[in-house]
Amino acid sequence: MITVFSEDHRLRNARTELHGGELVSPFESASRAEIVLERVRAVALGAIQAPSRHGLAPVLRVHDGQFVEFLSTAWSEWSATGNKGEAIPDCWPARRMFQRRPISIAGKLGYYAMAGETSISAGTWEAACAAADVAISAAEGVSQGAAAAFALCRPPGHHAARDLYGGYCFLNNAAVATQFLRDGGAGRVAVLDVDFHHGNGTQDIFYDRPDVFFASIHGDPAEAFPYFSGYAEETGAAAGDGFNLNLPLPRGTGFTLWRAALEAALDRIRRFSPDALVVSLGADTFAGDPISSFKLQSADFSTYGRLIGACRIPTLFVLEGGYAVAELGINVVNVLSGFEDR
Ligand code: OKP
Ligand code: ZN
Repeated sequence: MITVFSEDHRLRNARTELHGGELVSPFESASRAEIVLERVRAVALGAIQAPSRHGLAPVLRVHDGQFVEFLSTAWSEWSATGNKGEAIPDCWPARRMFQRRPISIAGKLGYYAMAGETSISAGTWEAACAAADVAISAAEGVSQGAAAAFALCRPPGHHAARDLYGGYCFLNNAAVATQFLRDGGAGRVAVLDVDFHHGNGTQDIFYDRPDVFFASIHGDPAEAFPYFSGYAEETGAAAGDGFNLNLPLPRGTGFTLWRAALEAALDRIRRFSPDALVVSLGADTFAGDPISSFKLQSADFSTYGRLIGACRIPTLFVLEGGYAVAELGINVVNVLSGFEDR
């Protein structure tokens, strides 16, 4: 399968992440994309292509206009205000507070953030746009009849909602690509999110729609980020009721239990009979991941790639998380090779 990759991911090079009460070097680092690309080359998965530029129109099909405007100007507004560090929110519209968009940059950060660990830095917006273009360009391949394509996106996207950023995500690459596939003629698209963390942003974007089925396997929100989204009772709203499937699993989950959840998700996806499948591919389910608590081994990634491939649905893989950098290339590409082996 082809891989779409942009060097511009390097423009996302924040120095700080709020972690354990300290500002540390971000887990979501540029080395992640490089090691995945290196492995794509090593196994000769297929051609590696640069994305084409699509501008903001496909982004604005799933994101709020004022939110996009905020992201595009956040760093210049923050740095022009004389702040010494990177842009981090410190005040949120919590319960019983008034949900009105403030004018000042410090206020807007809290208004648009779903979490506080993710700093906005110089180049963040440009990298986020490049990642969206990577996802769209790979989706074009699937639209044009490819059996599969791999969008090697960085920064990731699945925590970014219609008007929220955070959890290392700014624009929801998988959701932008999903809508692009719909607009290109796919009547129904399924999204399968196998990242350790619940894809709250993707769920949010498609929650009231019956044309996009969203399924996610993730750490139980009672004990795992993003804490306030991902419960099994979140099944969709209005016309979208019944088109959202959350499969939360306990900390320490190994491949036997995880695989059973995957088979349940794939059953539902097959019954939905989609024209295309978008896989939010996070490899932070790996036993060695530093911020997650599932126990998958590298060989398990091949096994589950094969199970996804056996569905015989045109499939777009979009890279999300995975922070055990040394093994990230092997784990991610094992899924893709497993898919092709089907
Ligand atoms: C993004 B993706 C470590 C926990 C930070 C944010 C996790 C974001 C994961 N301090 N919480 O889903 O892999
Ligand atoms: Zn994750």
